[in-house]
Amino acid sequence: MAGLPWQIAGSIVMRDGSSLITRSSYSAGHGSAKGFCLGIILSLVLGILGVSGFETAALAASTQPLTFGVVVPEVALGKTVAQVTMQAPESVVMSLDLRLTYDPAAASVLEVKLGALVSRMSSAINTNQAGIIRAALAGASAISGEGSVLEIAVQATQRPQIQLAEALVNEGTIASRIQRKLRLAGKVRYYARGAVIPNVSMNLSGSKTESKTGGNDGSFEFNVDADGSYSLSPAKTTDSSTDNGIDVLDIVLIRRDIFGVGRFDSPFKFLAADVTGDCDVDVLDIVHLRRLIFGLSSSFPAGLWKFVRSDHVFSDLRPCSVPSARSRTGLSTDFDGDDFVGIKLGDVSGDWSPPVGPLNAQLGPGRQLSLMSSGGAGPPRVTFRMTDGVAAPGSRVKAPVTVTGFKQVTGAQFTVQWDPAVLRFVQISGLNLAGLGSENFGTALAEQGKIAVVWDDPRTAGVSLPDETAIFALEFQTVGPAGKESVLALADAPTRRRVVVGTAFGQFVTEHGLVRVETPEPPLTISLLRDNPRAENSLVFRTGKGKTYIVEYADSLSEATVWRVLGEVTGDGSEKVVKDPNVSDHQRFYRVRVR
Ligand SMILES: [Ca+2]
Ligand SMILES: [Ca+2]
Repeated sequence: MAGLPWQIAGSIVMRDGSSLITRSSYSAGHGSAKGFCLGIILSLVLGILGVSGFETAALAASTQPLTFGVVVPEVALGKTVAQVTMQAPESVVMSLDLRLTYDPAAASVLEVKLGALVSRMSSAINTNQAGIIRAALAGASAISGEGSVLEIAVQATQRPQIQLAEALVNEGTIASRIQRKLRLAGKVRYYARGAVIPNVSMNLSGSKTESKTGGNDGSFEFNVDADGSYSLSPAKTTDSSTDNGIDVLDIVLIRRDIFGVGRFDSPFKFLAADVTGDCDVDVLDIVHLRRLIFGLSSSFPAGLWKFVRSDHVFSDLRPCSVPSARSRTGLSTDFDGDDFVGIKLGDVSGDWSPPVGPLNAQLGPGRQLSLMSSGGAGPPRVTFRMTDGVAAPGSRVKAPVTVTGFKQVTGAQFTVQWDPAVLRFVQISGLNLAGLGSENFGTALAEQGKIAVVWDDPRTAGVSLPDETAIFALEFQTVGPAGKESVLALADAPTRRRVVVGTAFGQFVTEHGLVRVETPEPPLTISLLRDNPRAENSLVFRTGKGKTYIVEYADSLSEATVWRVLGEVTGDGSEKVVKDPNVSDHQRFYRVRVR
C-alpha cells in the first residue's frame, strides 16, 4: 500500500457531544497497515491545524508508557491552582483527550489554561458540566518531556478532590498511565509550650527526592506518587537570633542535673542539654553554652536544632539516639500528620520564643511567660549598678559593679558597654562572688567597648550578698581628653541581661554608671599679704573655672566662732585678690569656702 494517496473525510465527536473537526486529507508515504490506521485517526486531528506530513515511525517507536498526574496544592480557602502533569519519555504526543472530575460542592472552576509543556497545542476545553472538566489538545508536531499540561484555577471552600479520570494519548493508540498523586503533610512544633517552628527545611527521599522550606505556621506538604516509599526528615541550622532561648538559666538547670540536685524530668531536656552530642551532660556542655551566650560561636558541636518524630515513645529519660525521620511505604491515601517535634539545643528551660505569627500570638514571647509564672508578687528584683567615677586624662579608674537584692541568686549574665574612645579596658579586679573567675568574662569585644559576663553558682544552691556588695570591678585607663565622658551601661549585646533566682528568672534592675575625664583642680593655696602703711590685708589665690569662692574672716577661734563674709569671687582660672582694708594690729583668721 506504500505510496498510495488517501483521501479521508470524517469527524471526531467529543464525549460531551461537541464536534472537533470535520474534514481532512493527507498523503501517507509508507508504513504498515497498523501504522496506517493510526495515521488515519491522527490525521484528523492534524487536519484542523492545516498540517501536512506525518511521521508514523515516531508512533512505532513508542515503547514507554506516558504518565499523568494531578497536583493539588494545600488548599487555603480561596483561589488555588491545580496542575495536570505529564511525563512523556518520547516524542509521540500529538493529541490529548483528558477528563477530570472534582467535587462541585467543594470548589468551582474559575479558569483552565494550557500548561507550559503543551503551550503550542490548540485546545478545546469544556467546563459546562459541574464536577467534570474535559480538554482536547492537538499539536502540529509531536511533543515529549515532563511538565504541566493543564493549569486549573478553582475557587475552593475545601479540598476540591480533583482527579484525572481518563487520559487518552493520540486517541488512545498509545498506552498511558494515570499516576495518582497523594499529599504527604505535617507540622513541626516546639517541644515546650506547643509553639510552631517556622521555616524548617523538610527533606523527602525515597521514590522522590525533594527539599522544601516549611511554612511560617510550621506546616509542610509534599505531592508524591501513590504506592511510593518515602522518608521525611526535618533540618534547621539557624534561628531568628542565635541565643534565642539560651541563657544562664539553662546553665543553672544543667548544673543542677550534673550535681544531681535537679535531674532532668524529660528526655527533651536531656536532648537540649547535650549540646556536644556525646550522650552525656557535663561541664563541657556548659562551656559551649557560655561561648554561645558570649557571642563567640553561633552553633554547638551537635548543631543548633534537633528533631524527633512526634509519635516517638521514649523508653529512657536520657536517650542517646532518637528517630528524626518518618518513613511511609505503599502510600495509598493522603497523609496529613507526619509531625515532628523540634528542640533548640541548649534550651533546657524550654523558653525558646517563636517569631510572633497568627498561630504563636496567643503564646506571646517565652520570656514574659516565664517571668509571669513565678508568682503573683512578681519575680524578685536584683539590682546591678555601675558606679560613677571621675579620672584625669591618662589615669586609671576603677568601676565596680555592685549588687542589691542579691538573694539566692544562682546565675546572672549581662554586658557592660562603654565608649572605647574615652576608656580603654585594662583588667578585671576585685572578684568577690563564689565561682566567679576569668572564664566567666567574655573579653573578645573589649576593644569595641564591650565585656560580657556569664556566671552561675558552681554549688547550685544560690548566693546571697549584703546590699551594695561590689562583685567585681572593671579597670580602665582614660584615653579621651578632659571634658569627655563615657556611660558605663549594662546592656544586652552580645550577652543579654538575665538574673536567675533559684530556678526561675528574677527581675534584672539596671543602674548605669558614668565616668568623666577631668583635669583635677590644683589644690587651693592662699597667700596673705600685709600692707602695713595702709593697714590692709590681701588674700591671693588661683581660681578654677566656674567655681565660687567665699572669703570669710573671724577674730577669734572657738566653738562659738562666727565667720563673717569678706567677699565673694567667681573663678575663671586666673589669680584673684580679695582685700581686707583697715585691719587693726590684733590677729585675724581667714577661710575660703569653694562652691
Ligand atoms: Ca555533652
Ligand atoms: Ca532557655
